[in-house]
Amino acid sequence: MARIQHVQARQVLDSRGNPTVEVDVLLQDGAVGRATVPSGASTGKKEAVEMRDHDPAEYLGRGVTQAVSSVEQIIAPEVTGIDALDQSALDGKLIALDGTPEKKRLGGNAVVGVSLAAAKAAAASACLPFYRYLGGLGARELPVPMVNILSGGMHGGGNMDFQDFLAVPLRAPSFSAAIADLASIFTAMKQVLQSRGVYRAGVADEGGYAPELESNEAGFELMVEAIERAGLKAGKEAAIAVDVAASQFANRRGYHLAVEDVSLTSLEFIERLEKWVSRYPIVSVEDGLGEEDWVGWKDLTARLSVRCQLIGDDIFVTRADRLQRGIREGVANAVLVKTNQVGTLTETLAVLALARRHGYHAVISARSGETEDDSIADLAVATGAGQIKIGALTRSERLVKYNRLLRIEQQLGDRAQYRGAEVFEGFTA
Ligand code: 2PG
Ligand code: MG
Repeated sequence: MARIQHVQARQVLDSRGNPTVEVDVLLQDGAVGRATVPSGASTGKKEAVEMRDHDPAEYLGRGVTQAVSSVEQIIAPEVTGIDALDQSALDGKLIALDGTPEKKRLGGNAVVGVSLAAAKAAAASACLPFYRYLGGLGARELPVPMVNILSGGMHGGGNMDFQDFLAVPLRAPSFSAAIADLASIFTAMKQVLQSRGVYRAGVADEGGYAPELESNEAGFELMVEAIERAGLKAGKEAAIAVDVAASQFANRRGYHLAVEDVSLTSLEFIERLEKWVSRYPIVSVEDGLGEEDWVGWKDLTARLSVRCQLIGDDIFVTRADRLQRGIREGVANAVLVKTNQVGTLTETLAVLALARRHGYHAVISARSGETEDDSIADLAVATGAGQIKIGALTRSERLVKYNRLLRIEQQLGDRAQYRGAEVFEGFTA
């Protein structure tokens, strides 16, 4: 038994300088767990609600003191005495206490903080690394990282419509070798941008470069160039992933690409995506269409799912009911997994299990607003999800997670597994 003795919360800052919730859970045996909650910018409509104070006098309305008091005044008295080793009982209590699918009453940011801090306290109580506590002895697979190189959309200040152009390592036999290749690509991209005269100092929310480009397609061209400048064969040794984040430029009639000032129907946009997948070494497309375009998504999946990974982020928001609908209707072949989109660790694990049962790939993901919390690294290893998306290889809120994975790899030694390009086996693109 590792009963919860005390739960404390506070307002701290995230990587955008916005307030966020941090929770400490103390157990009766003296073990402590801490979680610092991340925050999205391109959020899905059905995500767990991020409770903000909306008091313009404090942090321009972005304070989270109400969520902090949710933790301390409402949740803490109810969870004190619960065995932190029984995560599903604890999360069940949080879900019942809130009573809404979007965690509107307590705030998703309050709920997820308690859920994760308690899990980490339980791991500390069991004297186990977090990945081992969550995943047991079988937890030994390092995820393939897809790393942000170019940023746009909500993370890049309107420089281009698409949100992320990411590099995917294919030739690397291990996680650490993958990081080495990706770091070379990231550095090479700076040189590519400089040689074209579009480099500008500073990085976007997730650490990627945010150049002004004449078209979205130019992002793919630059990616190929950077991969090759890094000495890798594009398509064979490293490939491209893209998070289109299409919900951000979807409207009732279709999709408006501001950079090119062109409006497309869903079908026309699908045809563009198809063309790009044929023309460039793209192994993964996330949110190729908007979160409400279920009909378009079905068509996109029918046309492209044998060729590449199609990840649902905004459309599924890490919710089992939405992923279930996707499975039923033939939408996507992969799910992005962010614990704060749904609110609890137990619900996150349920989504991962559902994906696995139905042959959907899973990518554990950070948020654009992050913290020094590194628990998603452990979550990825614990669940053997196979892939992770954390952002670029810059900014310490990203590096803390990459570096945690490097340490886990070393700790696992010979037992560490890494699937590399095998993750994408079967796709023909
Ligand atoms: C996404 C995430 C992370 P945000 O869209 O996949 O890149 O962005 O956290 O802003 O939702
Ligand atoms: Mg996304």
